[in-house]
Amino acid sequence: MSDKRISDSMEQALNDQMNNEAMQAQAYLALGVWAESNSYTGIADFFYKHSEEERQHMFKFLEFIQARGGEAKISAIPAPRDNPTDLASCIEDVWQHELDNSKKIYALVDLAMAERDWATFNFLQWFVKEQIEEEALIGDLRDKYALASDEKSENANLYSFDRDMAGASQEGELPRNQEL
Ligand code: OFO
Repeated sequence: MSDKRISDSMEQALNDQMNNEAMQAQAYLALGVWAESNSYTGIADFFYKHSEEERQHMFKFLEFIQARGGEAKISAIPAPRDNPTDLASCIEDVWQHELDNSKKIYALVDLAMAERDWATFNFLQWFVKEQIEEEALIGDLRDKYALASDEKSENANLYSFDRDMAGASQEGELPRNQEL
């Protein structure tokens, strides 16, 4: 193994986040199982796929730590939280979870900057961008759920109408598909 080019504190912080990504993969997996058991198969697919994404994030940290001459230390991760009581609390939990994760990424960026560790700073920019996408993705899911679940209005119909509009054939680029 080559000489270590990250500080001990950075190695520890990156390892903590690597294990945090593993914990998130398990959390989304557990939510997928919960959703599937409650017949929300579309939502289960979303969570299962997202669990895979979190596992890829874990690998990115693992690879970076090793590439910088550090050692990726795989540790035990806490069990996922208890199953949500309903879909509303499930979506709210996931939303909070992503906001918390963004804060953890920003804290790593702060550390990289304080240590003038520009290689790690550069590596972390991928995660800063990823969190912009993840917050937008889960925020959109949250908004759609609010629209679909409002029984006092016609919003459930509006939700179906919106989905049909999305599937209507159109050519041209969408602003939301632009790479940020
Ligand atoms: Fe949900 O994101 Fe990893 O980092």
